[in-house]
Amino acid sequence: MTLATASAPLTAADHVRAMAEYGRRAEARAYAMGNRGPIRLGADGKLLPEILDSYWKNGFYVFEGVVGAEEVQELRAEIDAVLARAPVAPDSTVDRFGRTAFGAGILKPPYRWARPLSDPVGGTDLNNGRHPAAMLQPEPGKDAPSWTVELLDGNLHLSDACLRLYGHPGLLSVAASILGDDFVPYNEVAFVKEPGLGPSVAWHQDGTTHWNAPDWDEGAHGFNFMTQLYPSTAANGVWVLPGSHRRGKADIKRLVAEAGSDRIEGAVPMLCGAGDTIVTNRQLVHGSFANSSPDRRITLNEGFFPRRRVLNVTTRRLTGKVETYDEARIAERTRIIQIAIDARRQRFPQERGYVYRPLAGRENDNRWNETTRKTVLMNYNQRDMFI
Ligand SMILES: O=C(O)CCC(=O)C(=O)O
Repeated sequence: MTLATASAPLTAADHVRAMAEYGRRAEARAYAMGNRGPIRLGADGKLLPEILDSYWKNGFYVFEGVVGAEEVQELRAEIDAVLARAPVAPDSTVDRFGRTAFGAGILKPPYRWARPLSDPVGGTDLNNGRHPAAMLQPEPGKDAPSWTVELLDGNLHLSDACLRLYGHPGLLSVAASILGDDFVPYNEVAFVKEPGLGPSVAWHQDGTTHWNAPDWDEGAHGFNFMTQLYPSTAANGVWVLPGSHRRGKADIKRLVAEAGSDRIEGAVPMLCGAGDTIVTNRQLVHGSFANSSPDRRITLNEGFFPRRRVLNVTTRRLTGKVETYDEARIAERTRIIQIAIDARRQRFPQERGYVYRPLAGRENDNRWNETTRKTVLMNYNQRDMFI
């Protein structure tokens, strides 16, 4: 199928067709992997070994039914409220109702923008060249806006519902099972893929620091939780190359060249419903396509690292800034986990709260209230870490 030529650009309808064909071939393989089901813990409070084995073999696992319907509604409503208050364009100070846009006092811009259905980074040197091959960029519809919000940065100070999700005892138990009880946070962002607008995130591997370490292993760069507020489909979801997290740095340019398109062979979509959470190894080759489908996706990412891969590590961030993560930096950033656990306790008092070992006994220093909102949570993402 010839998709586009210089004189005939790719239409969204062509893109839908190409994605449907690619998705059909991969969906059955994705379901056959058997790496999905509820969070199941043993008597030791850790994930059952067969679930862990499946995660380490494939590089991802779909936890079903993590977030109940009421909590999903709260999350959707708060994310919608943040999106409704976005500036009308990247350089504007007012939202679409003419009000001052959201973000007063927030140091890192909460909104990241892209052109509808574009590929902002693929095949460029941006992000240290982490996305070496460009994705297909179908033409948006005639009534499409000039810009679409593709990402929210710093979920936990943008939304109390996201903060409460961060304290989820099941998810934190999964984090401890994979990384050890002293796991440390990385960042929290929301990927926004509006129907007919959402841009692609070109194929990449997230890790940047430990690829050549003598003790490199399949878990060296941690993982992301991806909680879905709407179903994640072959057309709007993130695709991965299963097992690639165990094989070191991938030659993505070659994979794309071999496929003869951006639809690399052997990849599968991470399919799931609203309220499910996917755990995804950051070393997996993964990416998502322009969302030419009619279905919205909003994914809440929460990333975690093994402590020994961060403590006293000096590294270069995607922005080029060089940083060292000492004990004090890690201690300050991990407080947010404890505050989130307390925020969740206040909203769901009947739930058995998670005990985060590094801060056990320090609960009273890390309560969730209007004071800690201002003194600890506001601009907490200035201390995000990145490896
Ligand atoms: O959600 C997406 O579309 C992309 C996610 C991703 O690339 C990431 O979390 O690293």
